Amino acid sequence: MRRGPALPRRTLLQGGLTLAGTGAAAAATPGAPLAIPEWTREQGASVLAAPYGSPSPHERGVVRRPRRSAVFPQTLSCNTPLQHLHGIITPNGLHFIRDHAGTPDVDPAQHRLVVHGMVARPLIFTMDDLLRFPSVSRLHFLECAGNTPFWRTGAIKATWTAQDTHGLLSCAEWTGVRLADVLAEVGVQPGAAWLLAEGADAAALTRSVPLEKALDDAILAYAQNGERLRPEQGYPLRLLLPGYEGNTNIKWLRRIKLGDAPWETREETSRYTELQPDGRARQFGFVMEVKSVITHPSGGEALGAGYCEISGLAWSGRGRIRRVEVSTDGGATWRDAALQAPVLDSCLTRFRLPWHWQGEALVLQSRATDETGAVQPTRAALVGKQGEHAEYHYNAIHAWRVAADGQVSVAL
Ligand SMILES: Nc1nc2c(c(=O)[nH]1)N[C@H]1C(S)=C(S)[C@@H](COP(=O)(O)O)O[C@H]1N2
Ligand SMILES: [Mo]
Repeated sequence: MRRGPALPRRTLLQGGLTLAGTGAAAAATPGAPLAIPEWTREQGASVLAAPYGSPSPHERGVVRRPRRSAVFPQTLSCNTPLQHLHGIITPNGLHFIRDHAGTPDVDPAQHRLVVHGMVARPLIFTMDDLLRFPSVSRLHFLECAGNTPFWRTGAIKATWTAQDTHGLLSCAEWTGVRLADVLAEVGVQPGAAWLLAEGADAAALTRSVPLEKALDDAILAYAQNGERLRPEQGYPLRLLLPGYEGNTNIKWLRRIKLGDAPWETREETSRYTELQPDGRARQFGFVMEVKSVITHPSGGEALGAGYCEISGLAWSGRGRIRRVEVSTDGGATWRDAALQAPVLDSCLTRFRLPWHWQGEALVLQSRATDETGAVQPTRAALVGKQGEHAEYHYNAIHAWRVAADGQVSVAL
């Protein structure tokens, strides 16, 4: 694994960092005992008041940001506040949400999964049935194919934060049953090559998935970061297809049908296809390609001169991240960032690079390479190849502009 240069410790607290903040603790002078704040003088609150905990009220600004459709108010997207998160895990209350018909309230006791079509024994499973299967837990990112709407420059706002530009992206430890184990139970008929997965929401969202993927690493997930799925993530059961575009990860999963060809559903004909420069549409471009974004510093932040750790996230649906390079001069030169372990297949990888900002205007960029050798393209190369009518799978190198006054904004 590559490591960045060692941290110059002596200069760490000079210039940019402030030793004491404002408030009760600020009264102390170095060497003298700290003042005793009010929260040390009294018993704290009882945990019984809130048997299910929530973040400190001081963190109330760290929330998802909704984007509603004017036409269908329930068709909601909520972006993860990537700029406020640490490490690689997205807390469940901050996982991005993309619902085509709102979040249904599914009763797990009544919910059923039917597996039928080209199988030896069609079966209906209850949640209890599925919980009796051997379980697996894996860390994987989930990204909406429509994340980072940068194909056409017109709609892009310089004031966007990382939440706006890349927030249809989250990462969790998913626990569930291997789809391969469930398919072994029903018995796959010879000639079956695809499956149809259908959700129990009002959109009844349906996608065709190659059987090869289903047998490889697909999970029927019922838990997320240690607890049962959140309703917004598909409670009580969702399909989890590591590295595949978000849309194929069917939530509130109620039906799997095996067949010998894809079904050509709405979501794979009118939507989620890639319009090519020659006017033809490419279907079934499932895999999310190598991508990265610097989350600190990022859009909307104001930098102070001095030490600043550049930190961000890199991911690829084709495997592990092998390398992340960072440029602080608009792409003229690049330095390797350190990759924080664990570095996992189809999972977010945290990268870091120690840096000193001297107060000059500049452009920050990150460029990821995955284990297949695929390198994140420049915007010019990507748009040049895909044309300006593309809608999904934007994975170009992202740039943040740092102004001389420290304000960070989107650079194009
Ligand atoms: N049943 C159903 N599954 C669904 C959706 C939906 O609206 N209904 N949205 C899809 C889309 S477009 C994405 S990007 C992911 C989002 O998953 P999340 O809301 O858990 O982040 O779920 C997919 N699965
Ligand atoms: Mo999506």
